[in-house]
Amino acid sequence: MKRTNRRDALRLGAVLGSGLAARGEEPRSLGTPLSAYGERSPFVKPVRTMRQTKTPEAGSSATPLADTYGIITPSSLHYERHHAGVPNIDPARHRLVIHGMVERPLILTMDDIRRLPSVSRIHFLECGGNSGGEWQAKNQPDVQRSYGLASCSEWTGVPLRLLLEEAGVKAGAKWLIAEGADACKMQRSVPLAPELDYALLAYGQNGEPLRPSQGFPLRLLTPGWEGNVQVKWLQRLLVTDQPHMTRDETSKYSDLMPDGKARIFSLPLEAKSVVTFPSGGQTLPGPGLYEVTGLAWTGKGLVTRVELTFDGGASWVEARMDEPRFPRAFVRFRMPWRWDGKPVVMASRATDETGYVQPTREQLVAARGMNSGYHFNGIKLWRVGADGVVTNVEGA
Ligand SMILES: Nc1nc2c(c(=O)[nH]1)N[C@H]1C(S)=C(S)[C@@H](COP(=O)(O)O)O[C@H]1N2
Ligand SMILES: [Mo]
Repeated sequence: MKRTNRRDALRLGAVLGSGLAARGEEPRSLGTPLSAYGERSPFVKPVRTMRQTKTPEAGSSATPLADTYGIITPSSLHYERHHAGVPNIDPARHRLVIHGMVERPLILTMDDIRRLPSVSRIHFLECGGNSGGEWQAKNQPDVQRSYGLASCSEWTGVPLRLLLEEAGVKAGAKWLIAEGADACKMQRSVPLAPELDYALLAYGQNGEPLRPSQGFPLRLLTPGWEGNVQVKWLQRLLVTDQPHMTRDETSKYSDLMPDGKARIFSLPLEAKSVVTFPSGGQTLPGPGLYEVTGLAWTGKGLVTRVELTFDGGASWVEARMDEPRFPRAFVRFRMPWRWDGKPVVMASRATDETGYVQPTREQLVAARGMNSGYHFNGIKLWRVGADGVVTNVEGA
């Protein structure tokens, strides 16, 4: 009885009926045998979209955010950003060197590192350039291409602090220079800030070793900071008293302000969110019940609230967030929504534990101008047309 009522309330009766009829036609022959390493169903198609460049080794690929559930990104769909391709590293030959302003320089093998006390934590990773096209309102057609340089995994590794204490950081040291073992030996200067208490030397991702794309066998993970500092294929940490002003922290990943000065080392990513359903490129088949859903995150701790607007930002209603929520991790939000078939402009807005509220694009542009392609966290509006087609709201 209760069940019937619920079915009536969701108006799914016709759908369930036809589904049961289809089930009866299933073949009863044996299925495929066991497999040593799993693969997804051939019916499941979402893949990473790749930004086409002349040198594919120096490109990026984006997570299909609208096609992932919950907060964990499958490792095979984690976004990729490589400046010189993915090196093929034999973990038995890999070394991590910690030197510079330390009492006891260290050379560690992967076996040494894996013997140390470790932790597993869920954290998002986002490129500082994610959704950078929104500054110019050069909107990509879908959420994957505009927001897909962000993913979330369970990472396992050794707290960075543990190894810095082991090496004995000398008084006056203020920076780490982290270096990768890829062809460009990517380097970033990392401030010895309190946030490094959360930092890991990560070797695990979603229950298995890091994928080569994510830095196998070892990467620096500085949760909440822009992706670029989270150096993959980590082979060296030089402890110094000043930053090295490397390519990726001066000409790249810095924000040129309207007065001609650049914001540099703006590492913590601020509260951000995006509706993934409905989102650009999708079509609602008709009026009726839907679940609006999406992802929110902040580099500054916990997301404490996500609100939704269905009238272009005039009014906001609170969405439900999945629990548990983790600091510096994706948060999944949801809200049942009955679409009446009229055009709607919708968006999400995240608030973090510091009280910071995700700004509008206009507020960001007023504060920082439009020279930068980095660190965009403005509210993202989608329009649902009367035909159900979901598109970008230009310039909004
Ligand atoms: N050694 C090295 N580390 C690197 C990069 C790189 O090209 N080489 N790319 C950086 C950038 S710009 C980002 S956004 C993240 C991407 O991490 P992912 O490919 O695991 O998503 O790694 C960072 N670490
Ligand atoms: Mo990046």
